[in-house]
Amino acid sequence: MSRKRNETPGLYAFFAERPEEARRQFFHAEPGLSRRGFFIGAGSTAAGGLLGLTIPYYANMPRGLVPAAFADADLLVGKDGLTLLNDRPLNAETPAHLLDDAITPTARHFIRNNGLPPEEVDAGTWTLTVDGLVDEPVTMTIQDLQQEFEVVTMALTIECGGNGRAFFDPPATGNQWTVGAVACAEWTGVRLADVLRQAGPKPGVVYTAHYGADTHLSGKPDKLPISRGVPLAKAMTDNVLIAFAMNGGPLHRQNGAPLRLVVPGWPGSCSHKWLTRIQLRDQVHDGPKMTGTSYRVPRYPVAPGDEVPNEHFEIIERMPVKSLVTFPANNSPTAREIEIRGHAWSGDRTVVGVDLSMDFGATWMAADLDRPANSGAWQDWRRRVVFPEAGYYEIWARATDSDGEMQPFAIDWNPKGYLNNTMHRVALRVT
Ligand SMILES: Nc1nc2c(c(=O)[nH]1)N[C@H]1C(S)=C(S)[C@@H](COP(=O)(O)O)O[C@H]1N2
Ligand SMILES: [Mo]
Repeated sequence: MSRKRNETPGLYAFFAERPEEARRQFFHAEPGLSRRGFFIGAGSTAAGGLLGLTIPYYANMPRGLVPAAFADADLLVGKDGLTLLNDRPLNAETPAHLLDDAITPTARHFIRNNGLPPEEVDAGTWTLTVDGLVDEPVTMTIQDLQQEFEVVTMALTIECGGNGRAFFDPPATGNQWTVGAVACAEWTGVRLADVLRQAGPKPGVVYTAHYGADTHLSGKPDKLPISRGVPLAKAMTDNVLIAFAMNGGPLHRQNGAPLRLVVPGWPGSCSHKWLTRIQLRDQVHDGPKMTGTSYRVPRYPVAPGDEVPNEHFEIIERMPVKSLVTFPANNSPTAREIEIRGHAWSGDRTVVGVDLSMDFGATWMAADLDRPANSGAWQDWRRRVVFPEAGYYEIWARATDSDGEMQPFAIDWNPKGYLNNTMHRVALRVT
């Protein structure tokens, strides 16, 4: 893996790539030697106690093992049970069985950062600017938003475009999300459409551009970690929110506090966090992560290694039909008769059926499926099943949406490992 010289690697990457150097810095560091950003930050609390200590069983430590004393320092405060995929930028997914609730608790909402969140935020003085091709450019506080526009609360699904990347073969580079880069929290905010309507899009506006207060990993102030946008028509959909509350409380610091966009059903990258500015444009946005292979896929199936010209990529819009088994947990021992349950969703559409198989896809049983709480929410489903005898089983879940699109068993590979909506498989040991 190549990395630009000015980018500090994360703790995990550092231990994996240069284990001896990592240990030297963490355990035998002379003062003044450890100038790594994360060493000062993540290490400051834990490192104090360990610096200068020897490790009696040093010889047994697997190469690349991140000492537990450092691994979670400060990173996942206020989160519960998430799996850390990377610490710089911070990326953490939720194990499927912790997504069992209809509304994902704040502590279990996954985190996908491209850069570094703002250090300190003040909801009282935070402002959002709407400008570009509008009649009335405006800058508003969160209180202004609350006073001037209707405040709504909706359950909205956010799924990262790279959710499921870990299952591509050959592997696609990027965070190796398995199934847990998805959540459906209850968001409170104002409709983006109402705010844009008041600003007055000028004729010819086709796209939005989103800006936030997070900073680039390089530390360069003029470099943005990410700036994406959506077509104006999508921005005007009434389930797209500028949200200032999450599950009735403040947004979690890592989920965009104090203000973020929530664009349900489209790649999570459209849901800009730490939102400070929305600009309207007369052309498709070209900010960081809008171009090249970022959140774009070839228009046709390609084989791993194929050269695909840039102009044959297209921007990912809606996320495809998908489902998740949230009970029982993968690999758990279970009784002969149990209830299987989970969620299903399909960007901009409704799920009309979820089928389960316990016999490796030979036969399917329809689950009982709820309507979405509102448009943009995932749908709960459940089904009682009786296993014929004790042994190893897999539950496969397959959703079908209102356009007749059904989850596949396998999908075409693509260069960045996006849009993997293959069936979720859960292993069960029936006793
Ligand atoms: N400002 C900003 N917004 C952002 C990102 C980011 O790195 N910076 N990541 C995006 C991506 S790729 C995803 S999938 C979602 C994830 O939202 P979450 O971290 O609240 O789960 O936030 C999006 N919004
Ligand atoms: Mo994402």
